[in-house]
Order: sequence, then C-alpha cells, then structure tokens
Amino acid sequence: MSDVYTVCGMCTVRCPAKAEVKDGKVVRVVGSPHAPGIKGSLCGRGAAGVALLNDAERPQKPLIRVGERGEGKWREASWDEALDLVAEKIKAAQDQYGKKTLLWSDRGGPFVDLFQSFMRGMGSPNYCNHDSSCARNVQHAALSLFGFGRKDVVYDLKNAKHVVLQTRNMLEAINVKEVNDLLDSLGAGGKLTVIDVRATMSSAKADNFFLIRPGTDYAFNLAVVNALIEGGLYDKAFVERWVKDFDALADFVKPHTPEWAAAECGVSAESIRELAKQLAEAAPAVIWHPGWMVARYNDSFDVCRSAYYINILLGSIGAKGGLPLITTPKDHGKKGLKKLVDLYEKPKEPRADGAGGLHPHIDAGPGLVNVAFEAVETGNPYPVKAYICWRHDPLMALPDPERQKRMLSHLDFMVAVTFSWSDSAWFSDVVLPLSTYLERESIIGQKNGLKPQLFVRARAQEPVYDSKADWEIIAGLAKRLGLPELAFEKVEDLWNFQLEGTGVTVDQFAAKGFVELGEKPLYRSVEELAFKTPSGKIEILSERLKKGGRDSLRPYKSPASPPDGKFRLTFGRMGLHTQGHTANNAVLGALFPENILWIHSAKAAELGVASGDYCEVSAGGDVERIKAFVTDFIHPEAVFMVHGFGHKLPPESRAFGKGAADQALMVGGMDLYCKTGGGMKLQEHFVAVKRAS
Ligand SMILES: Nc1nc2c(c(=O)[nH]1)N[C@H]1C(S)=C(S)[C@@H](COP(=O)(O)OP(=O)(O)OC[C@H]3O[C@@H](n4cnc5c(=O)[nH]c(N)nc54)[C@H](O)[C@@H]3O)O[C@H]1N2
Ligand SMILES: Nc1nc2c(c(=O)[nH]1)N[C@H]1C(S)=C(S)[C@@H](COP(=O)(O)OP(=O)(O)OC[C@H]3O[C@@H](n4cnc5c(=O)[nH]c(N)nc54)[C@H](O)[C@@H]3O)O[C@H]1N2
Ligand code: SF4
Ligand SMILES: [Mo]
Repeated sequence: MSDVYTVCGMCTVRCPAKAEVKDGKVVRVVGSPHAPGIKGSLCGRGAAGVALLNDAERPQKPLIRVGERGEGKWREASWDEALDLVAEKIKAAQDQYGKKTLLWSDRGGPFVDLFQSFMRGMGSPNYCNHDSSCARNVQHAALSLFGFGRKDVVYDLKNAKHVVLQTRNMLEAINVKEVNDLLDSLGAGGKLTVIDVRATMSSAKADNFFLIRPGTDYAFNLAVVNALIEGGLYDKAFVERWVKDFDALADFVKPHTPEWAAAECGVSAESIRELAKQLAEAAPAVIWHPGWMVARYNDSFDVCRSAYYINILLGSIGAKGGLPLITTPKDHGKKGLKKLVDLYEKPKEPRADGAGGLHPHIDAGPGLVNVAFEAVETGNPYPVKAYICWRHDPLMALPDPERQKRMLSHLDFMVAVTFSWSDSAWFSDVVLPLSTYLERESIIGQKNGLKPQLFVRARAQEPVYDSKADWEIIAGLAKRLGLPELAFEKVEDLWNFQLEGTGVTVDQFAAKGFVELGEKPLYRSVEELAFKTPSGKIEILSERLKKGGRDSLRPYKSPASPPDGKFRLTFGRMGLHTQGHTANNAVLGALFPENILWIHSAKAAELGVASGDYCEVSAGGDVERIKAFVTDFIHPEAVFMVHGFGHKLPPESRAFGKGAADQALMVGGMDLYCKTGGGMKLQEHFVAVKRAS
C-alpha cells in the first residue's frame, strides 16, 4: 500500500486529500492528515469518490455526434480524430467570424490559469465561468465597497465570537475546513445565528434562528444597520478612519427601523435589536457571512452589500475573528507562481457579454455566461459560433434548459469536456472524456490565505478508460492550433514553468501535496490594508457603480407574495450531493436517490398532500414529479428542493427519472439577471403544486 497526496475533486472546494493505493489502484480516499483544518477527514462526497473510478456509466472514449443535436447518437473516436475535428471546427469558425467568435465556459476555481491562457492564445476575450449562477452578486458587492473581490478577505471562523449565516447552510453546503472551523468556534463558546426560509443542519446548531419570509433579507439587514447606528452600537473609530459617505448610509437607513422590518420579514423587532446588541458585544470578532450562492433575487446584490455594511460597522473588516485580509506570497517574503496567462497578450476586442466594456461595473474576469448565450442567439454584438464547455453543465446550472437549447442551436460547433455525463455534454457535437480527479494531475494552484500555499493534484492511478487530463487535452489542442507554448509533453515541464522563481521544486509536493509559503498566519493591520477604491477608503457610494450608471443605496422593494395556490420555488444543497453531477454516483445515489419537496404543513393540508405522496410541480408548461416532505419548518410562501435531480439521460441508469429538476421549472429565467450585481434571479419563480394522481 502506498499513499498519494492529492486534492479531492468531488466538489469545487478541493480539500487536501490522501489516496491509498494498492497494486496500482486507489482503494480509499481520506482527508490529508497534514492539513490542520481538514482533521484527516473528507466529507461524505469526498469519501465516495472511489465509486467514480470504475463507473461504466461515464463517457469512456471520445465521442462524435452522428444524429441530431441532443438526440444521443454517437460514434466512438480516437483522441487524434476527435482533437483534429475540434481544432478544425474552431479554426473554421475563427476564419469565418474572427477570433472572438470562440466562447469558453468553465467552473472557475484555482486551476483556470491554463484555460485562460489557452483562450488568450486563441485570441478571444470570451472566457466565462459559471459564476453568474453562483457568487457574482457578492463579488460585485465587495468590489463596489472595497475595490477588491470577495476572496481578498478570509472568513476567520475559528477565531470568531459570533457568526451569522444568512442564505448560507454551512453545515450541509460543505467546505470541510469551514465546517471544522465553525464547530471549533462554537465549541469555544462562539455564537451562531442562522437566517433561512427553512430549518437546516446549521439552524439546528444555532443560538438564534430566524425563519424569514423568502426574499426579505435586505429589509432585515437594513434594520440591523439601523439598530447599530441609532443605538450607537457601531465602531466609531473604524468608521471615522475608513468609511467614506457614512452619513449617506445613516440617512438611508433612518426609516428602516426594526419595527418596519418586522412586518416585512415576520421576525419581531425586539429580536432584531437584541441581535444587533449581541453582535456589538462580540465585535470585531464577528462574521456576517455575505453569502455564497446568491444568484437568487431581484435584490440579492443589495443583500450582499448590506451584509458587508454590518461587518464594516462592527469593525470586523481586517479583524482577527472577523474578515481579515488575505496575504500573498509577497507579504511573506516569497514569490508566487509564474502565470501561464502571461504567455499571451490580452485580446483587445470587447467581450460578447459586455463585461468590463459596455458594462464597466461588471468584472471582465469571468464575465456573464448567460449574456454570452444571448450573443450566441442574436449575433449581437457579434456572432459567437464555437463553444468549448469545460467542466460546466449550463443546461443543468442555468435556468430554462429548453430556452437554452434554442439559444445554443445557433452555434456552428460545441464541445464538452467532462468526466460524467451531463445534459450539456449530451447536447454537444463532441464529448471529450476527462479522467476522474484520481486519474489525472492538475496544474499547480496558489491559495492566498492568512498563510499562502501552493498545492497540486497528483495522479493516484492510471485512467481506467480512454480519458485524459486537462493539461493533456489542452496540449493536444494547442499543438493543433499553433500554440506551442502550451503543448507541454510532460506535466513536470508545466509544473516547472509555473514554479520558476518561487524557490519551490516539484519534489517538495510529494510529502503533503502542498507547500506553504509562510511561517505562520499573518494578520495584516488595517493600516496596511489599502482599499483599492479611488478614495482608498470603503466607499458606501461607489464610484465603480456610478461609472456603470448604477445606484449604490437602492430602495427596498417588498417581494411579491406568490399568487393564490402558488409557491416561491427555493432550492439549495444537501451534504451527500454536489450540484448535478453526483446523482448517478453509485454510493451517493444509493444513500440519497431523489430530492423531496419541502412544503409547509398548513399548505399541504389545503392541497390534501401528506409526506411521501408524489406531487406534480409545474410552471410555464414544465411539470416535475417529486415526493412531498410536509413540515412546519419552512415558510408557507416557499417550497424547497435540493438542486441536481430529475436526470433524464439514458446512460445514467441509476439517476434516470428520479426526483425533480428545479432549473426546468424556471421558465423564462434566462432573461432574469441583476444588471448591477450580475447574478441571475433563480428564486423569482412561482410554481403550482398538486398531488399526483
Ligand atoms: N454538499 C454540498 N456542498 C456544497 C455544494 C454542493 O453542491 N453540495 N456546492 C458548493 C457551492 S458551488 C456553493 S455556491 C455553496 C452554496 O452554499 P450555500 O449558499 O450555503 O448553500 P445553499 O444550500 O444553496 O443555500 C443556503 C440556504 O439558503 C436558504 N434560502 C433560500 N432562500 C432564502 C431566502 O430568501 N433567505 C434566506 N435567508 N435564506 C434562503 C436555503 O433554504 C438554504 O438552506 O455550497 C458549496 N458546498
Ligand atoms: N436551479 C439551480 N441552478 C443552479 C444552482 C441551484 O442550486 N439551482 N446552483 C448554482 C451554483 S451555486 C453553481 S456553483 C452552479 C454549478 O454548476 P456547474 O458548474 O455546471 O456544476 P458541476 O456539477 O460542479 O459541474 C458541471 C459539470 O462538470 C463536470 N465536472 C465536475 N468536476 C469536473 C472537473 O474537475 N473537470 C471537468 N472537466 N469536469 C468536471 C461534471 O461532471 C458536470 O457535468 O450551478 C448553479 N445553478
Ligand atoms: S468539501 Fe467534500 S467533496 Fe468538496 S472537496 Fe472537500 S471533501 Fe471533497
Ligand atoms: Mo456555487
């Protein structure tokens, strides 16, 4: 038996892991014993990763479409033939429509440097990731206030004295280190407040739990800001030194008293005031989590901004136990990775989605993939004809798959790179099978926390099927498309390129899978912490938003209650599944085979629905079948389901037909996104529910 230190790949968090290998096969995967926050254990999904390896229900060879798009008729091809075809199609589209006609989308994360450099090399500005359906609103909220992004601060959960989770279910929407750190803080006497539309594992551990009316979080937060300011409970020294336009905020929240919010949210005014008091007592070691999956409402961007106002007023920005600033290798006297993306010049042409150009307040980095799809459909601002869909399943992850298929039908060519079947791969012209994370290496990633580190995924065993690693596929394409710089023959050559100048060598990763670039966690003092805004301060009235013609302090608008007989569709995670790609996992699917519909007991009684009954949930012509879970612990206006079910792909026999697809009920959802924050509005949909016959 031997150990290979690697990185879990069962979700996007990528926890440090150890694969135990016997006779060249991985037999077990556990958490890295060397990473303190991991404590040697992965989550259930991580532990089930081995089931992926021998799963015959994943694409095993490159496939080329022979029937109509989406019909599911394929022929197997060699890698040479498939890569030749992909290169030829990309070239043909670029010859006809120009370089910028090439679109890319992926799932973001620490290993995208390779992909971004490929797109730069190809001369197209249209690199996108999934984030308009995830964290764009919170990213733009951070950019607007601080001038830096959401990941430039750390959530110092371990040292926090009071954590507030709002639209966050940390104990089920798992990041192993975060979960461990939160539990450590609670063990040491820290307080937890949870604000949700239903009870969760997180609320079960909470000191305060507020079950609020769906979509009223902005009102709740404005009332907390009001209570902090009017009650003189805020950190005056911090505000004086670091906050520009505090008076504008104080004026703005004047009418938004806890009494006012009580009527909106269904939470008593006293409990809002009491919460403000508790937070002030724990300040600055307070984290009001600004959110992660915040592509939900018309005003989700304002919710994120207002969560940051509270952290600002409590002085927790830059504070230990609050939201301290990340450090870079430079802060520790070291040098970071050499970037592949710097191999090529940034394409000068404007992005098809307008990010950073037509819409200057929108971060051009990952753009807005849903808006790029509009360009595919309309040819505006220019034709987008070739699409590389890499580790992304938009037909599951963006709303209204039928509409998306109509949009994507305007493409000349689409290729999916994936390790599992997905609706989007099924709709492509070519499917390139990626090796599972246990069978492939990654490029080296850099994590800039309190103590920065470099980390890498090692190959724990050879591929079971005819699949390849990301870097091998990119190298194959690069060779064919005139980018010799990316046509690495060996992964060590790629790693050595990245490590140049860092003083770190490839062999140093074997012992732990990561190399730390600092002696100890570094808390930079607020004085060193330069806000990257024009004024160098936290800007309540944002110059960045003004440039895009957007207001900073937007009035609260009460969300519509569902029309009679309808419910607001809400969704989220559970501990044993990742998005849409684990429903067919042999182990995880057996443990939790289908999602269920949470519905309030009073409403269920009106509909004659009992727990365990099958229901039909419908909207805009789509009908989904799902089992009911009747409970008092959800707001009566909402129904809730875990995302990622309702698969209907023939090769996925275990997941086929089980549960409901929330995204299919979001008919018209491709047109709903926040023009200020960039996030989609996935919870602005009402559904009808009835007992299935
Ligand atoms: N097990 C597991 N863990 C994961 C993932 C996974 O797929 N599976 N995915 C990862 C990813 S990509 C992300 S983005 C994160 C997401 O992490 P989270 O955002 O924490 O997870 P969710 O479950 O999507 O949503 C959290 C909660 O928001 C609640 N909610 C819905 N509407 C409202 C509302 O109007 N107000 C309030 N206050 N609450 C509301 C839901 O009931 C849910 O409990 O999880 C990450 N971790
Ligand atoms: N209706 C609705 N829509 C949602 C959500 C929701 O809760 N409800 N959640 C939103 C959120 S928070 C997010 S983050 C997105 C997620 O959306 P996606 O990013 O699309 O989700 P994943 O399932 O993580 O990955 C997509 C595909 O990539 C493949 N894959 C997974 N890992 C890898 C890998 O390492 N490499 C490669 N090449 N392929 C891989 C999977 O097999 C899967 O087919 O969806 C968003 N959309
Ligand atoms: S949170 Fe779980 S599935 Fe995600 S990387 Fe960590 S162990 Fe793997
Ligand atoms: Mo996400």
